[in-house]
Order: sequence, then structure tokens, then C-alpha cells
Amino acid sequence: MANSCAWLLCLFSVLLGHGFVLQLEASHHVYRHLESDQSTTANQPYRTAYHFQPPKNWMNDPNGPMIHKGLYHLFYQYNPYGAVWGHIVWAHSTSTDLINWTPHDPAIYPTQESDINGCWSGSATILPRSKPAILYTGINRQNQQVQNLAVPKNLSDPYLIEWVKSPNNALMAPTAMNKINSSSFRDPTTAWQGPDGRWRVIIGSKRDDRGMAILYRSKDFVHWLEAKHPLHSANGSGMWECPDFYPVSVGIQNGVETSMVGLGIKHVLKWKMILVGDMIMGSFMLQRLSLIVLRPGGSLWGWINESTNATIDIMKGWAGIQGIPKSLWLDKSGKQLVQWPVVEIEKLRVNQVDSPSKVLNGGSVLEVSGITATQADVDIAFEINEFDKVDVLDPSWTNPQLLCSQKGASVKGELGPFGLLVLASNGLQEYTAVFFRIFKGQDKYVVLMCSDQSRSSLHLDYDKTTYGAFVDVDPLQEKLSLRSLVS
Ligand code: DQQ
Repeated sequence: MANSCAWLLCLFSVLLGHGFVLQLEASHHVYRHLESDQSTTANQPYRTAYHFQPPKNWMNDPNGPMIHKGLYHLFYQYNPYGAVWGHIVWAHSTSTDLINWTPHDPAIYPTQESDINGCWSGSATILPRSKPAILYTGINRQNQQVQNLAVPKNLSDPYLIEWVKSPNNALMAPTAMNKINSSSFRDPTTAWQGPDGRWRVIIGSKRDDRGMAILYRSKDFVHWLEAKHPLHSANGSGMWECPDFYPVSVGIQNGVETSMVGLGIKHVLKWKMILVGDMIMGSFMLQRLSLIVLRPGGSLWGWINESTNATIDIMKGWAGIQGIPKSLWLDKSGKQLVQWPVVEIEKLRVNQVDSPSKVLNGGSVLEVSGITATQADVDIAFEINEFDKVDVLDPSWTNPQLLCSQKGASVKGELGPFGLLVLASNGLQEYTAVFFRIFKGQDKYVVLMCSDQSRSSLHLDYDKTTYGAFVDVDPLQEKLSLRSLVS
């Protein structure tokens, strides 16, 4: 990781090399001997004030983000005993502006038979008369994954400090009858109400290697029945961790009520992938596959692993941050899901630095001067004016993440890579490359956007994952703009 006191921001277009894909998945092994309450976060150059981060210890998935009485609530998977995954509870913070957060005591922690071995991910639903309810996965005494309900003890407390668990827990559980795999049955979504007034929720699961969203229905939010068919499944996709399912509207950027259906409304089903489709007679009909690969987490936030190996994490006293919260909506065509950092984050823009336009030639690296902060919100636009030589997109290149790692930041192409080297050290031994490549597709140009961490740190144990997506823009008609939030 580049020394945050002396980093550079560079524009680049490049030459030769090789990358690789490293899929990060949460490990569910408890390292008791590595836990302690002694961790300290003093003198931590790599802690961020930009992204949400607890004062210390391990954090993973964001859970149940919601607004209640004008306050934002964020819960998250947290180990109160150390900087490695284990003893998971729902930690809790509130905010009035999505920027400044107040930590509270953990909201949900093991107390019942149905969660005695951990309180894993889940979601919040706002029930009629503004009553929040949380469905979460409990690990029971037999180490089975089951679904539990918790509701606020005192609805007039805007901070919702105390939560009470349903005496009916577990509400959904693997049984001999339902053939659900008890170690692959977790992470309930926000529930929604169908036209028949019944609540629906999906739970991530798999059968063999077929990942799926098991659908449950309920009249009262307490008694749940499994539907005959999952809401959706995909062969070869493995366990669907932290799925999400919610309506989005064409054009409306303020969000829509979670049970909304009808004209101008599409539905998004997210796990590692995002599917956009229509709800027709209660069934999810796939419209289009948007090949965006996500990290586990909710629809607004996403967990950024930011862990190394246990020794380093214990030494630094923390692991895990949350991505910047984002707004999601559909573009005018209704086909492309658009996500953008929430506007509130723009309040943090101070000390503006403008850089004049520059011409990028093949193999060049230009330093953007004048930025001395360790935190930056960078807007940049690339105008392409030579399309005579462009690499042809092989029809078999359908996985953008794979393509980004095979054609990393140092692999020369005809039109790209070009983009930013952020947090670059003097001499460019370390940097994180965020870049574009343009290919000639069958009847249009195809733009690939990549974030390549393979050189983010010289240290072998840091996360080296490469992320990628095809972006639906026509480079003939518009500039390619890139927003990078750096800290
Ligand atoms: N993390 C939770 C699980 C979830 C996984 C456990 C995804 O509920 O499937 O901390 O990161």
C-alpha cells in the first residue's frame, strides 16, 4: 500500500504484463486464539475517515440500512473481541447525514438457542405504521443456519438502541422435509408485500452448485411458508451470499417503496451479479444480465474486505471498511442500472484543484500535480478522437472481471488501457489502476472499466483482486467520465 503521506495521482496509458483473479469470500472459521480486546488503532496511517469504519476490530457485511424518525441506521457484522472474523454480532451506528456516524452498543447479539453461535447477515423491513423489523440469520446450537426476527423495544426511541427477539424464533429453518442445506441458508433480504397482502422474503442458498434465492411467504411476518419454487436460481453460481431484491424506477432517483410494482418499475436481483427484470404475476422474469460483479453487502453499501493476514490485522487492530453509500436507479432506457455516490458525500469537497486538459499518448504517465490531501474526490473525463485502430472483442469474453484481470493495467491494447493510477508511490512501485479499454463489438464499441489492485501493495498478503464491468456508454457520442473517491 502506498505511503499515504506521499502519494501521486497519475494519468496513464500503458504497455505489457499479466494479471490474475482472486475471488474473495468470507471465511466462517472462528480463530479464538487470535481474538483479544487489546487491539489498538493508534498511529494507523491506513485508517480512513472517508469510508465508514468502526473504531476497532473486525467488520464485514453492512446489514439492514434504514431510515427511522429522520435518522439513518447502519448495522454491520462485527467481532467485539478482535480484528479477525468470529463471534459475530450486529453492531450499530446512526447518522443524520450519512457522513458523520455515532456508534452504539451492538443491537443484536447471541442470546437465544436460535442464534447462540452467531448473528449473521440479514435486512430490515419497514412494516406498516413505520415499524422496523429485522430478519437475520442465526447460527443455532447445532450450527445450522436459521432465520430469526427482532423488533425495536421502544419505537419512540429514534436511536432504536434496544431490540427484542421474537419468542417464535427460529421462523425459518432447515428440516428433514424441506431438504434445505443447513450450511447454505442465510442472509434474508428486505421483505416486500405482494398484491395478495402477503409478505415475501428471499434467503440465499444453493443445491449442489446451483445458487438460488429461496422464497418464503407470510401473512403476519412471523409464520413463514416456503414457496414451491425459488424466486430465481442459476446453475454453477454457488452459494448466493447476501442477495438483495428491490424495485427501481426508470428516472426517479429518490428510491421507491419496497413493495412497489407497476408501470416504470423494474426489479433488481443482486448477489455477486445484478439481474434486472420484471415482476409478472409474482414471478421474477429476467430482462437482462448486467455484468457487474459486486462485493457482498446491501444495496446501498458494500463491504470492502480491506483485511490482510491475521497477524497484520491483529497488529493494526482492525479489518474491513464499508464502501461509500450509493444511490441506485435505472437509466432512461430502463435497461442499465446506474449507481452513484450519495450527494451528501459532495459536502466533503473542499480545496478544489483543477487540472488543464492533457493529451495522452501510448505509454505515457502524467502526474496530476497540486493534490496533497490523503483523501480526494476526483472527477476526470476522457475524450477519444482516434478510432481507426481498435481491438476486436472476442464473443467469448463475457466475464468483465476475468477480462480485466487477464488484461491488467500493464497489458498494451490498441485503445487502452487508459485511466488513473491512484495512491501511486514515488517511482510507481505501488499504485491502484482504475482504467478503461475500448473494443470493437459486433455493431458498436464496447467499453470495459477495470479496477486493478495487483500493484496496490508490494506486500503479498494484501488483497490483489481485480474488479471489472462493461459500461453502457457510446464513446463516439460522449466522453468517458470517471469518478474516484480516494482515501
Ligand atoms: N457474511 C456473513 C454471512 C454472509 C457472509 C457472516 C458474507 O451471513 O453470508 O458474517 O460476507
